Amino acid sequence: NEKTIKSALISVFSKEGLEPIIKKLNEQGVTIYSTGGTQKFINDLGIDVVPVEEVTSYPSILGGRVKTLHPKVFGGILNRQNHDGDVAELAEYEIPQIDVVIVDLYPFEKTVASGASEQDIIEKIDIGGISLIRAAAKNYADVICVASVNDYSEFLELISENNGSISQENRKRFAGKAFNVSSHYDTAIFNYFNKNSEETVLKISETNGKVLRYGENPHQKGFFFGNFDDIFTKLHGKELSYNNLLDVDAAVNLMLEFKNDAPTFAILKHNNACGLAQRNTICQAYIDALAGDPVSAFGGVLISNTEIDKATAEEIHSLFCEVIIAPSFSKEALEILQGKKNRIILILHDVEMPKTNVRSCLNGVLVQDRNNVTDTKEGLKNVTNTAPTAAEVEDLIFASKICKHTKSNTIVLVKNKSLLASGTGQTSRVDALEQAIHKAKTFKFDLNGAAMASDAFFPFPDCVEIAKKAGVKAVIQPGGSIKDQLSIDYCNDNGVSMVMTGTRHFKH
Ligand code: 93A
Repeated sequence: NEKTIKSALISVFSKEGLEPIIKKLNEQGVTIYSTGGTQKFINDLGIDVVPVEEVTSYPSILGGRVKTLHPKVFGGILNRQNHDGDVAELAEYEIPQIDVVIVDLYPFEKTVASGASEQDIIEKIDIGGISLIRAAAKNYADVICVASVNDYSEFLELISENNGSISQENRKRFAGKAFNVSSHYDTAIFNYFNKNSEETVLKISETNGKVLRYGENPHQKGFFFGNFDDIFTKLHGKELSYNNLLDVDAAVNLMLEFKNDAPTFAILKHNNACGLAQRNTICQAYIDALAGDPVSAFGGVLISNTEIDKATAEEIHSLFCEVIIAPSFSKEALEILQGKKNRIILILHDVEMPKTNVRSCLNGVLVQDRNNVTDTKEGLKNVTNTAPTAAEVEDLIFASKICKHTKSNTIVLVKNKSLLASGTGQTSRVDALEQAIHKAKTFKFDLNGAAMASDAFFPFPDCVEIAKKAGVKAVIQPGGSIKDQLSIDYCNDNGVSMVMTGTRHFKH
C-alpha cells in the first residue's frame, strides 16, 4: 500500500516552514501545482510550479474567493486509482492526478482575536482550502493530506526516509489529523456566529476542552469548556482546579453587583460569600470582610472591585487563600502577593458574562437566562407603617445583592455595608436565619439595627419574629406569600420596617 508521490497541490496562507518541503519534493521530481501567493513563493525559490489556473483554464475569480474550487482540481484529488471508471474519467477530462495536498487555512481565529471588522472576519472563512483538506483526507487511500504547519517536519521525514513513498497507514493517520484541523476550524466559526448562545458551550467537544487535574473530587475526571483568557489574565500561581473555577465564577458574578461602587471586598468559600464589606479604602474593606468570618476565609477565593494596593496586599499576605481576583494590582502589591508560589492571582477584565446559564440535568442540560435583575432603591415597596431609614435602605439593597448570589435557602444579615453573617443552602428558611444569627454571634457581632434579606418570601411570620428578637430592624424580601400580611402585622406591632421587591432570587 505504499504510494510514490508524483504530484502535489500546495496552497498555504503562511509560507513559513514550507521551503524545505518544496526543495525535497522538487529533488524527487514531483510536479507541483499551486495558487497565487504560494506559486510566487515557490517561483522565488527558483523552482518550477504549475499554476492551478493552467489546470482549470480558469483565472482566480471574485477576489480570490474562487481559485481552487474546480472539478479538475477536486477530480484530481478525489479519484480512486483502483477504480476503472474513475481512471477512465480522469483521462477523458484531462484531469491530472494529485498525490499530496498541503494547505494552511486562512487564519480565521487569529483574525477574530485581532478585533478585525466583521467584513474582514467573514473574508477569512476559508472555503477552497477546507474543501481541499476534506477531499484529500477522505481519499487517504490514494492521497496524503498535510493540513497544518505543525505536521510539516513529520511529513518531510516521511518523504525523505522512503524516497517519496508513503504507506496507507501514514496517509490515514494524516487524514485523522486533517479532520482535527477542519473540525476545530468549523467550531471556531460556529463559536463566532453564536457568541451569545448557550449552544456555544454545548457544541464544544472534549478535544478542545481544558483538561483539569480532576473534577470535584480526585476520583472524578474534569474538563472546562470555555475561554478563560477572555475573562482573566492570570499573573501567578498554580493551575486552577474544578472547584477553584466554580468559586471564581461565583466571586465574579457577586462582585459585578458592586462593580461601580465604593471599594468593596469579598471572600468566598464553596461558592458563597463568607465575608463582604464596602469601605472608603480597599484595605479597610478587606479587613472588615475578613472579620465577617475569619475561620471560613481560610483557603477561600478573594475578590476586589478596586485595584489592590500595597497596604491591602500586606494584609492579605498572611492569609492562606487559593485565588485573588482584582481589576488590577499595584506593582508593589503584586510583588508581595507573588511571595506564595501556589497563590493564583487573576486580573479580571472588563467583560460581560454570558446571557445564559447552562448546567447538566438528568440526561440533558438545563438552560436559563442569567439572573439580570438587581434590586434598587427605586423598586422597593414599603409595606409597613414605618419606612426604613436612608442608611437602612442602603444596607437592605446591599444585603439583597449578596442574597442573590448565595445558595438558597438563604438569609443575609448586614450592618453598615458589612456582611455580618448568612445562612446558606438550608432546607428551611428558619434554619437559614438561625444559622446566620448563630454565626454572627460566634464572631461577636451586635445584631441590633441589622438589615435582613431573604431570597424568597416568608411563608409564615416565624422568620420576622426570630429576626426581631435577634435585633433586626429592617427587612427586604420579594413578598408574594398568601400569608404576607401575618409577617407585615408582626413587623408593625414590633417596630420593624419591611420592603418588598417583587423579585425572587433563588439560587440552587
Ligand atoms: O477564498 S478561498 O476559500 N477560495 C479558494 O478557492 C481557495 N483555494 C485555496 N481560499 C482558498 N484557498 C486558500 O488560499 C488556502 O487555504 C490558503 O490559505 C490560501 C493560499 O492562497 P495563496 O496561495 O494565493 O497565498
